[in-house]
Amino acid sequence: VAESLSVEAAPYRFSFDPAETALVLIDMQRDFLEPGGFGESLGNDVEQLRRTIAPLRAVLDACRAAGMTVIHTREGHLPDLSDCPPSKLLRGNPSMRIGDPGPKGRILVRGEEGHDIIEELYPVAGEPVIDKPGKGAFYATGFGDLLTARGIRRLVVTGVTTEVCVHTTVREANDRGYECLVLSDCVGSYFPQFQQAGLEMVAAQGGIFGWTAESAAFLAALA
Ligand code: TIU
Repeated sequence: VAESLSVEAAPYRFSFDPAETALVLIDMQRDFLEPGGFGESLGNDVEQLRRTIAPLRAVLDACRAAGMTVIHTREGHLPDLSDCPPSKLLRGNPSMRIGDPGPKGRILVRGEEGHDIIEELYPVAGEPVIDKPGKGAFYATGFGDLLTARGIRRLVVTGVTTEVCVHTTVREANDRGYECLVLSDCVGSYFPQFQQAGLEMVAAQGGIFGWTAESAAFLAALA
């Protein structure tokens, strides 16, 4: 039996074997974190998300040093938008739509500058990047097969936004039997009230979707 580490978490301690655990960075893309992208086109203030970058960088460094599996995701679409449902394209009557030209290239289109991951958290060689058309990391991607192939059973979940892509991914993972720890200062929402409620929803009811912890507690367990 592999050695287990333990994190001070809500609703109770989270135990994990680093060899069977992946750090997942969800959609830390310019289109969500920098001006002129998809997030801002939906009417959001991107500054709300930027406080996640520094703590997430420390977690990323620690997980890399520990030899853990690190997986990045990006939300986006093919240049011909054939993988973008019309409902998503038209929702909310946005000022700029997916595929429209923005200051960092076509909004949320794969291969464009705005679609890529921010420099501070850029993947290094060997770290898989999952391109996903939806909010959840499992839908229409190879994420599930990748986790199976690597023998991953637990996910340490980070990224943006808390109540959208982080929650959708945690819920998808939960139904597939994965144990999820969400790092509260490494996930961000454009809405403070959704940040708080989103975190509480994970750990309520005895951990209905998983656990939450501060990154400092996770780092202490890994040290
Ligand atoms: N709009 C919003 O809060 N989020 C998204 O559209 N995608 C992700 O959360 N990545």
